[in-house]
Amino acid sequence: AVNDSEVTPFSVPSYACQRRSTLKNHNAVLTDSLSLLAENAELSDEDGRGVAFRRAAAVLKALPSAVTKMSQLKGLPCLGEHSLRVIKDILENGASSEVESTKESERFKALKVLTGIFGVGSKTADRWIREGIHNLQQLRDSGQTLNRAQQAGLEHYDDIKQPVSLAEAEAIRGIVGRAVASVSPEAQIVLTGGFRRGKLTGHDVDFLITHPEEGSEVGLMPKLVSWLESQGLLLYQKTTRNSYLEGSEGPGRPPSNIDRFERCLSIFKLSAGQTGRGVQSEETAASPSAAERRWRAVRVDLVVSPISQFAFALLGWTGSKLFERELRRWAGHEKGMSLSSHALYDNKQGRYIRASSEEEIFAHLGLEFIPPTERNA
Ligand code: DGT
Ligand code: MG
Repeated sequence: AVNDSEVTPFSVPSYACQRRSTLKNHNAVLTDSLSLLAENAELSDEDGRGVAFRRAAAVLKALPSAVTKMSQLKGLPCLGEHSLRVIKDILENGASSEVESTKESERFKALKVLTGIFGVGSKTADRWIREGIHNLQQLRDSGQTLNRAQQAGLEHYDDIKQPVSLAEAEAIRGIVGRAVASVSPEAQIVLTGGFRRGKLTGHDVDFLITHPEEGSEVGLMPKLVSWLESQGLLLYQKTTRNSYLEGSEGPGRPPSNIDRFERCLSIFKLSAGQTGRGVQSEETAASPSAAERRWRAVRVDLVVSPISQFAFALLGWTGSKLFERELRRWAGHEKGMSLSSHALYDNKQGRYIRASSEEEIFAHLGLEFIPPTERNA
């Protein structure tokens, strides 16, 4: 047996954007537990606690082997008292009592089910729970007024909770690619989100679209959506101006061409024939079987960016969510800069910094380039 003094402590830089996080995880039991507590905090509107658990999980994901002793964690960043207690419980007892009781709690289960409905956030779910609604049947029976997104979400619940496969993502890429080519032949499309990071499944499929000529992307989204609708490919769509991260842009930020940056949240109708391997939805009492329907609903996000912002949009929409958050924290705290999926702003110099590739953005931030497949923090 190895005694404590022979255990080499791990060493990890403190920001997730300074680390290479592949999909290989030697500490899945620990990180699943911390992620569940993070999820519970986020669903309870305790974002600070959520981020703390996410950061702790990300540090463990970055370790080169499994943690077996608490002494190995000495000196590691982002491991707070609470996370350490959870880890210790698991290492010593095989499970964390807090994680187990959270998992079994009626409130957590109800929050998971209700926020699993597309269009339902934690605030709405919380209100429903206080009104005694804990599951889909109770929601259907309650006569609650649902908006268009929530109606679609409830209708396609079983399909949407089913993970999207890489084959399905590629099939949708083919469809959206054809749609883009027919409305704007020069436009370019990239698969972003988890699939760009090398994941084999996802909860949705994310695309970023741009045009090599600045300004020619204007009006592209409505044309694209009309084309898709005319082909009967959309079960739901809502196009919005992107307002994510507003307020985190540089102070005194002039009104810019951000208004052109559009996002379409949609639910695709993917035919079985289009993936070549049939739909993977489970048969349920509420909806006809996949075999009878021969299609499934898939969540798809489309984003259009002007070419001048493309590198920032690509970096911002590739994720992971924690990696993005850590990049912005690094930019703000270590470099006095504000990073968004539109731009990089130098607060001291009071000016925007241009970049035409992700590599350039990392360089401006004084960070080693981390490729997409190593951004799985
Ligand atoms: P998934 O779909 O479960 O496999 O996971 P991801 O990593 O694809 O996550 P997703 O689809 O929620 O979002 C894709 C990336 O886009 C995410 O890593 C961070 C970024 N993102 C998500 N929502 C927004 C948003 O509203 N605005 C911006 N700028 N970025 C977002
Ligand atoms: Mg995604």
